[in-house]
Amino acid sequence: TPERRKIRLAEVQKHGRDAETKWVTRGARVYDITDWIPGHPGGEVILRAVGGPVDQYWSIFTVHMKQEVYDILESYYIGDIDPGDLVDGQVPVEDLHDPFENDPRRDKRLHVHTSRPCNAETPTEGLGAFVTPNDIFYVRNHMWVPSTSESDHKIVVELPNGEEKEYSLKDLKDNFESTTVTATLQCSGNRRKNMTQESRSTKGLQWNVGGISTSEWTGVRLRDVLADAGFPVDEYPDEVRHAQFMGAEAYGASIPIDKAVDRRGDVLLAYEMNGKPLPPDHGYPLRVLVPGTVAARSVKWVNRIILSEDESSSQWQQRDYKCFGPNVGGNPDWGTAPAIQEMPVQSAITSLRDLSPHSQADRKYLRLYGLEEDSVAVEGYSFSGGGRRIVRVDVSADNGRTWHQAELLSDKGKGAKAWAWTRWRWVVPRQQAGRWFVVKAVDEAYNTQPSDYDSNYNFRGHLTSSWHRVGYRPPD
Ligand code: MTE
Ligand code: MO
Repeated sequence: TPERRKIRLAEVQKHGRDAETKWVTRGARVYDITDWIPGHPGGEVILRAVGGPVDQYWSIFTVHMKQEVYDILESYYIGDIDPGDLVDGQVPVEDLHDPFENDPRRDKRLHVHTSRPCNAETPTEGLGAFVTPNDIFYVRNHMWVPSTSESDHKIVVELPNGEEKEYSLKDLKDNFESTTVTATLQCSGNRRKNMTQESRSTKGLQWNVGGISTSEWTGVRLRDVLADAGFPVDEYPDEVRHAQFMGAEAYGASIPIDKAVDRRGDVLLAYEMNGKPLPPDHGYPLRVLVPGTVAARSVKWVNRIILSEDESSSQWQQRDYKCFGPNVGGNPDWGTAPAIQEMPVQSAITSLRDLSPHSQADRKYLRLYGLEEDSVAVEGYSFSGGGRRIVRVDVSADNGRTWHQAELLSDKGKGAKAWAWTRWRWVVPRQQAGRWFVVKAVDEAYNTQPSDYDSNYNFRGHLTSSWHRVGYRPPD
């Protein structure tokens, strides 16, 4: 066998993202993956690893940990790391790049599902407010928080004819009118845990009712920026069908062009949340905000917009965020289902509280509802996709045998449509309280929620919107 080529780590480092040929190492082996990059299914994210080891990335993106991927990599093998550069046969720790080095510290009140990447729910206290405080707004990161700055950040608009126009954040702030919109973002996996518990196992983060939050977003209208870039926003050719968005860390997604340029669609390039610069986890310094649409399309750290005949080619557009029938599992024919955009009507109970006339504070509260006896206060949110208003919330204290209408709180949001959730409240004498409280909402199109979970089951647990049920035990 021919002598294997010995390669110094310093030489590997020269083959990073700006080099003509791009190398990675895995274990003690070196690969020239230049020719693999254009066809890499995960897209350009792999550029983050070039010039060093892929090992720590592949342990995040576990789809790589299988023989067929190792085999592809092997076909690009060019040599071994010089043993003099290894410690115990491994690349020394100080030469490993921590993908999460830029991630911020997070509020302890968030309910963390995973920390690297960060996925964390809004706690109950945040779900009770109309506008969620920034530091307890739920976080859904597929990867790390990229290193960005307001002064360097640029966004490129690529028109259908390939022409490009670039804007700095200052360009956006100086040259366009700013707008504020109150909008709820909801992950399509919100309440997935309820589906798992009431039907059967689902694949994905097991969010309870806190994969949803509301903010006042300030930014410029995407419509205005596209018009400025030279796109005829009122009379565009039929072939232009999608606006694709790319995030600085390699996430990507798209929305239909009609939504992107709709005068009443309120799609923003947002730079503020509740009057403060976007926090790092929520897209600092710039994100797309697509009100009324599944949050997966509100791309954070956005740096490129592409107007195209096609949807985004990302896995989050082509595969992950899609729903199939209850019978479909494992590895479906992804192309047969549309990407989730607008979401169905949703509601959840976020708090159940006993009220007693013996407590002074409770007594005042009970009086507002004409009650003088031990009671239960039930609160929660309701929300629908596409800016459809919530018109009614039905609540039951006996597992859905009898129903009442909850009081809808009249919070006023900004924007052309009902982009924000509607909070609701119900106070019921404890005498009427059975073992299960249930809620369901109705939107302005008279859409309502399915009663059971089996009929709505899908193996990824997306769009869980069956009646939310919470157990009740009276105090002794
Ligand atoms: N944008 C980027 N660049 N990277 C991401 O991982 N996650 C998406 C969306 N935009 C994501 C992204 C998903 S699935 C959701 S639910 C929302 O961001 C979450 O937004 P938040 O973290 O501000 O709550
Ligand atoms: Mo999401």
